Amino acid sequence: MMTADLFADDPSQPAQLRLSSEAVLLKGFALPDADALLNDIATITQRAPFRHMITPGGKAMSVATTSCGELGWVSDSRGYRYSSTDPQSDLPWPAMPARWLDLAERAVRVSGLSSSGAPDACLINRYAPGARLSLHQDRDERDFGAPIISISLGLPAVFLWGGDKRSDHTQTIPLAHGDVLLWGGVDRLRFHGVRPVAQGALSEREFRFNITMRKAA
Ligand code: MD3
Ligand code: FE
Repeated sequence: MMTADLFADDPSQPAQLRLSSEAVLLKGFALPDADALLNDIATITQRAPFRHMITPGGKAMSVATTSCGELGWVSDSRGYRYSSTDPQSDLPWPAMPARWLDLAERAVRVSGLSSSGAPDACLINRYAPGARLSLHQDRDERDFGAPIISISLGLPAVFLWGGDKRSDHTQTIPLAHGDVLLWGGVDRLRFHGVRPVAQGALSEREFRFNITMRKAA
């Protein structure tokens, strides 16, 4: 069951939807920062360009990915892991912008979720129309005590939200530009994915971007 808390005392605050006991959707929470966040992505990807990672099974992902922060997420024939350097350049990943850490801290505070500390790793995903993310769990992080904070920008998408088993029923959750999703605790290991992103009705937006900040170490 989804419950809406409309911040009755402050109508300027966007809706907060509790998807589950430790998963919260903050509709439009990042809207005031959206343009700056997109500019930050453009700066980061000058040094660490988007790439289609190859899964351990040998297939290129339809989603293009890069990272910032102390640790970035990489994939090769050895599997998925976090690395302090970008294997394409052997340079450290670009720093996580202060604006992103500030947004993460504010989102965690508003959500009321408990956290063992600030994120040290951030994946940035780019979805062209048609790109999708199949059902998976995020379990390469060493610290499950901090929630993952995810920011959606650009084209809308349908998020698939499952259970603890791949075969569990999935709910569909629409995600729009500026939405922030947080999940931790008992919801941290749920299977999840993204349906193929649809072409924008207007040609103003080419991509969907998703910023996911995690505490990996
Ligand atoms: C995980 N990204 O980078 S984030 C990923 O929109 C990833 O690009 C997706 O999955 C994206 O690993 C989704 C949002 C999300 C929301 C709820 C979850 C991830 C979740 C619930 C449990 C576990
Ligand atoms: Fe994930």
